[in-house]
Amino acid sequence: MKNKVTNLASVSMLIISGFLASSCSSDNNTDDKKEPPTERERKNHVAKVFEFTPSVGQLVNTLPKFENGDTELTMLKKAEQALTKKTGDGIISLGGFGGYITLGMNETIENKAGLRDFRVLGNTFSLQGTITSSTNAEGSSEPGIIMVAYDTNKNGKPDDNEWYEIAGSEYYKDATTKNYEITYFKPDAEKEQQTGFIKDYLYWEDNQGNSGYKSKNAFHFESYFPLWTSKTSITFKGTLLASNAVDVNNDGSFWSMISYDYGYADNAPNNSDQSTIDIDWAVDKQGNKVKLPGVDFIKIYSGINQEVGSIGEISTEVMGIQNLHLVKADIRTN
Ligand SMILES: [Ca+2]
Ligand SMILES: [Ca+2]
Ligand SMILES: [Ca+2]
Repeated sequence: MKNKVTNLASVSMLIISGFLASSCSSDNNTDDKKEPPTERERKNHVAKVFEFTPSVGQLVNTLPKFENGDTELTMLKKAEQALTKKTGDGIISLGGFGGYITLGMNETIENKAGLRDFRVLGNTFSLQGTITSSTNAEGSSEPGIIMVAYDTNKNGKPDDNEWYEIAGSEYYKDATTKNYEITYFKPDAEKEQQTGFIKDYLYWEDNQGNSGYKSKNAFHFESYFPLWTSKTSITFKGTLLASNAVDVNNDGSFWSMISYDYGYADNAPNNSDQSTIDIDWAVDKQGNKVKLPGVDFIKIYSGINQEVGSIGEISTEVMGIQNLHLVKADIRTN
């Protein structure tokens, strides 16, 4: 059985490498002549994906696309293909709270004193801090927690004792729950979608005594549970942010997903200074500030557990990482 699984995995790997080779054939000649970096390479500096473990959500089997036979490894390679491609855009979805991805950078992101050092590229399209009227309050933030690691022992991979959390604007607030833990349970069967919206679709419970259901919306009919895992329940841990989506008219007709001030992924547009991170915001498990010379690995996990009516769950999307020093962006931290 084990051999069979391995063989299946290698067949899928071959198919994927074949696809990579054919779709990027112009990139295979870099040894012969150096081609100038593409626009995508200039703005995104991810070189490798070490882990890809989304939780549950409407795009979990779509970004990247699950196909029959896919395994944890082939899904990881698909995520890596999306986030390291040389042209066009690539995007992955982490699903609801806890879903995570671990990325390796093309070079160490230096921690320059007094300056922001990188940004996580996401798909937040507007910035909304406070709601002043119900007509223009269209926030689209789906904040993810950012963890950073410097390769202290120079073994080329992130080790458990190398990780630190970026303490964003919500880190020290009472509304933030440290050491949160949630378990999602695979639905027995995909329910027939008759009304277009299934409220009690996927059961979850957390370590705070809460439980509930993720709903299934009228736009995404695929399973919201990762189809490549054989597990019937999946558990995620981390720092939980307070829910950020506001029911503006109090009748579910209009939701605004409010951006937090700073320090999160997929929380502010990619061209906004509010999406940039200073490595000096890193803290250890006790919340003490740490001084890192730079960052080689970045882990992002979805930071909120909230259902937003017909929009579905809050789920962080990731499109890459930008080393601000490689794009000559000097953004000061006050
Ligand atoms: Ca810095
Ligand atoms: Ca290491
Ligand atoms: Ca998003």
